[in-house]
Amino acid sequence: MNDSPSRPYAEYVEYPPDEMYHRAEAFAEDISRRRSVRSFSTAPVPQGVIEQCIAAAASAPSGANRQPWHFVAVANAEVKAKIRIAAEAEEQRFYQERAPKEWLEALAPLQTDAHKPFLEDAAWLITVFAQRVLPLADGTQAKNYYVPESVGIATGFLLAALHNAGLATLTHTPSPMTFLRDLLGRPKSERAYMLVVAGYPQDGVEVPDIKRKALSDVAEFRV
Ligand code: IYR
Repeated sequence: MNDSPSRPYAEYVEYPPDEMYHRAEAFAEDISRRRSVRSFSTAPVPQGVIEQCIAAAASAPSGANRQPWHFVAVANAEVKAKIRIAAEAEEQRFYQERAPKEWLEALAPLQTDAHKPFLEDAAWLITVFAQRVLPLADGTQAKNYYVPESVGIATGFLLAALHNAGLATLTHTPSPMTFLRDLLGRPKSERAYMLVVAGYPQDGVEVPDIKRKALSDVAEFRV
């Protein structure tokens, strides 16, 4: 017998089938309008909006409910400038030395380069940290489970929440990202998982003219 406490799932909401379809369709239409943006306006975004989006992210399911994530949201101009300098140094090495030709060719349609002004322009830089282990009060560590899966789901929730709030986003993964842990003063038990850039898009911003695969190319249904 498992005597761990449980309670009724009172917050579950059931919709009639028609409404279920319309909600599913409306969500698909809305989330598919999200595009990665690489030029941001310097217009500020209230902290409360970012707090709610992080609260949505932190509601994600996780292995053994360990919630192995930590979010550092930066709007401070000096800290953003430091992040930009360190990220651009890594990116210079990536584009000039480390990236194989095949990878650079794959990136060509995205028109990216080592120059990352959005790291200073965008209202918020949210670094998502993954907690590989859980430090305990007695100085030992407990193992966390399915950490990349859990943090990936939370980051997906975060992107959806930011989009839903009307913000433009970019997932930025300077590699390696160890500088973020040092710069943001996080412990060695954590690894920077992703930098989520959020804010208003720059006026007249353009995005690469690329398309998502058709549903029939990514899914099949066996009924
Ligand atoms: N981190 C680099 C390169 C980069 C890699 C992938 I895969 C992308 O989808 C986009 C960029 C950069 O941010 O420019």
